[in-house]
Amino acid sequence: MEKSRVLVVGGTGYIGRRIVRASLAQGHPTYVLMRPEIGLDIDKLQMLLSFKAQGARLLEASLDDHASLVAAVAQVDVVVSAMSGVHFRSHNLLLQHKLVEAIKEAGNVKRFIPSEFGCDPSRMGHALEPGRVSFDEKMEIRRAIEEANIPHTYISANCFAAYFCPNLCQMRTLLPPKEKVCVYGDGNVKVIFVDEDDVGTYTIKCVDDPRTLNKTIYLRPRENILTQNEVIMNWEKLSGKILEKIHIPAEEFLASMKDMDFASQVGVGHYYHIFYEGCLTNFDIEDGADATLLYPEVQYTCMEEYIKRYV
Ligand code: GO6
Repeated sequence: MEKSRVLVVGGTGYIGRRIVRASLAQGHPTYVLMRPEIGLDIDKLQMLLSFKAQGARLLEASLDDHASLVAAVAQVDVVVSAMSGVHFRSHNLLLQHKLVEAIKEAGNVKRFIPSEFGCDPSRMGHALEPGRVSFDEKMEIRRAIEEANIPHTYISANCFAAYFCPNLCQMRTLLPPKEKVCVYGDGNVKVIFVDEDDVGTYTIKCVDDPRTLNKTIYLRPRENILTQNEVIMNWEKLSGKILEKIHIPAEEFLASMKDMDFASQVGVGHYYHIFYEGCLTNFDIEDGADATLLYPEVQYTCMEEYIKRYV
């Protein structure tokens, strides 16, 4: 079978660049949207040029110019959106809506993967304010996709490794703690960590697969389903140093939200659902599949390996 043509929107971002690399590596004719809004962002521009040098085609279009977007989408079979939900949240919601509109009008797209890549938002109807906005907005985009009858796949990528694992699940740092570590409750809730390059690999694996059509695909690498205590133990073994554990009861953790800036409040809500409630692992997959079982040939990166670079 001919490999589908893949357009990545948000292709210079943290996950988008990995999706572009995976698309090239898996032999798809790869297109990356180049928006005039790039302005003077020289790093993004140079990344786009390096993708071009590796064989990607850059498509110039503005999300504010509907016709240009329809023309871009008309050239491909698959659209993957990896627009950041972290920066300029409401702005990107509008842009994703415009992308859905363009895909609807073009009418040729065989698969759309919207920007999700975290918890499954359909399971987060109970999420706390203000963090729930992430999930509500993703559900709003899902409704638009489904109302327009656009063939789609939703990717639940769980916890991006670099944000959640080497820091031993601590907030507001990306580095391992040196003396003490805050443990969420008893630290025994199962969480799922995924190497960011593997998010790209599995996402692209899904695009031509009939088994993933109109489904939610979860990334659940068996060896990366770990409790916080296990993550801490792995690091202690590697660093040869035992850390002091400070257990934080759920109520105390939630109360810590009130003196924080907005972004941190969002984070605390997400951490609560992940580390106390166990929202990534407290369910069996129903209308979907685990990508690691669909694609056993992918050699994913284990967290034990991943954290070695932080020693
Ligand atoms: C990641 C973060 C890390 C926040 C999800 C504050 C949506 C999801 C796993 O951008 O707010 O320190 O599922 O101080 O569905 C951020 C958010 C994590 C990363 C969570 C996220 C995960 C969003 C922090 C911090 C390391």
